[in-house]
Amino acid sequence: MTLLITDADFDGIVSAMLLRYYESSLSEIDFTQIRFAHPTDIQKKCFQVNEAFVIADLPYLEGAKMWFDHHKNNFFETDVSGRRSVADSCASVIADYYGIDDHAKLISETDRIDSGRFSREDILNPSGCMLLSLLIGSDHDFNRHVISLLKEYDIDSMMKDEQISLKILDYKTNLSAVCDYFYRHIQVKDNVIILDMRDTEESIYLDSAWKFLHYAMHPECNVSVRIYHPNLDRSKTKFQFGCSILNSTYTGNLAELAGKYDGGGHPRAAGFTIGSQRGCEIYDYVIAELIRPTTDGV
Ligand SMILES: [Mn+2]
Repeated sequence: MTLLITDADFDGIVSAMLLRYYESSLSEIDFTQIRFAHPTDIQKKCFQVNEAFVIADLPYLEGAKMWFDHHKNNFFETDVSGRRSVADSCASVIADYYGIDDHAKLISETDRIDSGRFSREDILNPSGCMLLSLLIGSDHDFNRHVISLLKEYDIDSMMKDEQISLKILDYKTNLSAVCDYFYRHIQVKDNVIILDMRDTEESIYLDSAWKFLHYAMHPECNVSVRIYHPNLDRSKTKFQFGCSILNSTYTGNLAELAGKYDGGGHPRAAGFTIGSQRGCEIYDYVIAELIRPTTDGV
């Protein structure tokens, strides 16, 4: 039995669709055989992998038979089949590998979304692939549903699909409440957006649908930190860093900062989890580390 592990984001979904339909060893799988992971799950080795696995848009796990990726940081010398090459999306690496020339529009939209080439308007008033990408996330059954529709439907007709329409309705209903919450919980210090959610239990504010919203609210800032309790007993605190997709002037290395506290990630997106008491102690230091000169000297 072949299994596919892919990133739980739009690029991961499009990659999964392409592999499901164009990689012969995956053509028979049903959609429950598609699993979703975040890069950090792979780094923490949360998955047991064997030669039945195909990995897309994620770091390699020892034993998998095929691997497709576009993140340079993940690459290493290996003869595992598949392809690793620097590109805007994993979907475009896969399309290249199989010589797929259908879906050109979908792949160029995936390139744009995965490399964060969008405007403030795209975030505040999303439509088409951009809107669809904001609905992809922790609801894995929904992700699988989207994969199954992507091959046949064009984006405009997909938006009329019942499950997708319901998600869009949900998204639009929640948007104003989330904006209101963000306005009350964001503090701006120089170039840094601090979104401190430690007083909040609902996880809705952490949903990937809102992952760019704070950048659109403060386009003058170039980096953000979201601070929250990842578990209900509040014993731990997570610091999640990201560079703004609307302002690319931040020059620091976020993975290095996270690494000081046993965290990880990429230079432009990283995080760590720490005991809550210790989290309070290091708070000022961490924020001060994010306040730094930008490329234009501001
Ligand atoms: Mn990707």
